[in-house]
Amino acid sequence: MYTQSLDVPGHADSAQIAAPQDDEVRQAAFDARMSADGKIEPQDWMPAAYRKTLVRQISQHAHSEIVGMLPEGNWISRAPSLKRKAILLAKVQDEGGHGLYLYSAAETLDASRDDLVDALHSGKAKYSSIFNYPTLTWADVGVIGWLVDGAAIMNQIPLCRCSYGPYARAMIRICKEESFHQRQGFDALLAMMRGTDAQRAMVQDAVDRWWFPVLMMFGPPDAASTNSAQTMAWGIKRISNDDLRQKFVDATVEQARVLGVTLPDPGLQWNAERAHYDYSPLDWDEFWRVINGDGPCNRERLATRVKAHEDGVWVREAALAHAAKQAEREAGERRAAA
Ligand code: FAQ
Repeated sequence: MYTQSLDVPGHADSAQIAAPQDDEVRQAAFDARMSADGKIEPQDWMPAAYRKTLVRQISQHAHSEIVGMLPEGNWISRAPSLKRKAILLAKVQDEGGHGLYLYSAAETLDASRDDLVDALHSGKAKYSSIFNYPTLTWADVGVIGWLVDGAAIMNQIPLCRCSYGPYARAMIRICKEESFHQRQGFDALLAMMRGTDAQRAMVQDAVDRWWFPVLMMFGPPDAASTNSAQTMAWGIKRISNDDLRQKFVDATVEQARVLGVTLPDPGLQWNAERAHYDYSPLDWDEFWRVINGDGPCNRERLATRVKAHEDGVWVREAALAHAAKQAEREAGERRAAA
């Protein structure tokens, strides 16, 4: 992804707005590209506000993937079988990989990865509200796959068409992997639903706890979404928070029926006039509390993340020392061959 994004010589869309011209001309070229639904590449001129909001969204997304490893990571050593353990290990590793692609995409916008990581560790940067809820039982791991990955896909498929090339390309692979994650979650839950009464009760309890927080993953209602108007005008976001939430509810009701669980919302019912499911209002006070640092697990998640980073200092130092040695060896070989 990195190489694709940094250097695309001959790319039909790219060269025209890279040439040094005055800002008005560059802005006009950028606007024309937006109107034609074209892509912006890292070497293209872009307005400072476009760059800033992309760094904001992409880095929050990267942090979400990295912090998102923690709730399920807790269960790797307690998975109920070797098969489930292998699947969970692969899934959590995938999430780490998504974080790394996304940090790389943010770096193509001249963001410094160290600064982004510092902002996460100091509590300044946001990451998805959903990862501040606890994983109390094995059923929570299945529900994260089914509902959290399911919501993530619903939100991320439109991002594959985002106007910023490196972000759009990263999302294609990420969505393919999230799709596997969603199915593995559904499969794990289906196995439990075909098991004992206690297992079925465990799944229902997990669904009861996760349903409303999952609906909040899509962000505040459109009327309170401060970034949407501009990011939609720029082709970064393609579908609004409320519309994505509605699509997710509509798709999930049937999946819940197949699974045999009840979604915990008495207000959930088909509205023939709208041709959508109605659902009860969400507790937005809880959402703002969680994203402002006061959810059930915010402190624990950040402390775990900071400790992992500090414990990894020796690995980063060793990798840098190895790279320096290798560069020195290669320079010596070049000198000898000259
Ligand atoms: N949590 O103006 P809007 C995953 C903030 S990945 C925390 O509507 P926007 C994979 C928002 O940042 C999940 N903060 O914002 C996985 C803004 O604050 P700011 C993450 C939230 O950007 C699965 C303020 O509220 N996905 O799950 C949230 O237009 C399983 C006002 O909101 C992405 O990041 C929230 N839920 O829309 C991993 C996808 N919602 O920045 C492990 C890319 C809103 O002005 C296991 N991101 N805020 O200070 C997006 O699509 C958008 O950024 C939204 C928010 C839709 C999340």
